[in-house]
Amino acid sequence: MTLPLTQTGSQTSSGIDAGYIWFDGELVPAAEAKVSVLTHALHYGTSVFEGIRAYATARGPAVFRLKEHAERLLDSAKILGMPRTLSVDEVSEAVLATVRKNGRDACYIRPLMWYGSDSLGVNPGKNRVHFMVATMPWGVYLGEDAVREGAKLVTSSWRRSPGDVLPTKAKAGGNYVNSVLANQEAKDGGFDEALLLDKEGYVAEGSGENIFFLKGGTLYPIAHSINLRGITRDSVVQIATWMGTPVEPTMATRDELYIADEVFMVGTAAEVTPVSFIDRRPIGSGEAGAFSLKMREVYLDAASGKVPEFEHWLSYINR
Ligand code: PPE
Repeated sequence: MTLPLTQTGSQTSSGIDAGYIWFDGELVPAAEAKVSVLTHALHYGTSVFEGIRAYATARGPAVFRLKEHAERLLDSAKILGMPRTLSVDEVSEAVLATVRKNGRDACYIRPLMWYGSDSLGVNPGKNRVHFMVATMPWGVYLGEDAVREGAKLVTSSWRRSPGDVLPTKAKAGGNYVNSVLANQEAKDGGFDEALLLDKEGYVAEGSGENIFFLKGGTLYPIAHSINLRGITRDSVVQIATWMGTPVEPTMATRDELYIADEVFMVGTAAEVTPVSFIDRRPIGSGEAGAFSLKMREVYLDAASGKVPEFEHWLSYINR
């Protein structure tokens, strides 16, 4: 039997333009950052990761909210019971060094910590913890169309896991099977993204985004204890407060989103993405909302160092 080329070709080739990768303390060409097929994390999803962005600014590239991301990575590791091998400062320095080495003005940054290949079996006991940081170009997450016209969401048939099934506060590899299934189902159905509910039917989050809605001039961030503690969500709440918009975190059912004036999604990859339809119902006029677009603009300005109030969120590469 002949296998398709993708399975017989070089097992280490990647379609991702990652340049140099930080790999256990060294910067190595991406093709040399290899792991064993017996890696514990590959078999059981025992990894924790972050998604961070660096933006072009007048003072060169800057990493957005680096400290918060480094802290959350170590919190995720703590939740999984991984031995602590690095400090927040060491994680941050590795991120800065990787961005610096690759020389891009802007990029997406993916730090990952995982159990290695010292032993298999569910118990990770003997495995060493590894750490890598990759950077890569990553444009508009849900596409330019989704930003211009608003994204079309569909309620997923997959529910978000309750906190006693999976540790939803950890950004752990294994948790993301839920996001993969939901996102795939949405895309296969012709939608841009999935809206995930909890077991009781309350809105949780998108497959990779937190959700906000606007009603009568008040901004409502979806507050649910099973959601990832989103860093973009925190940035947007702070920006809205600074802009003078009342903010009231709330739980919501899906129909409350149907009748909102505006809905938008936020995340490091998605930044701020307006939502125009949910379950084929128009949100407001069925276009990207004015507040959502304004928030996207101010968020990107803040991330690019154009809003002095929020410049403390940036870590400049060239110090
Ligand atoms: N919820 C989930 C489930 C999630 O994955 C993300 C980030 C967020 C909320 C927003 O969190 P924050 O980035 O701190 O604002 N999703 C990351 C992964 C995306 C991917 O496709 O991979 C991201 O945006 O980097």
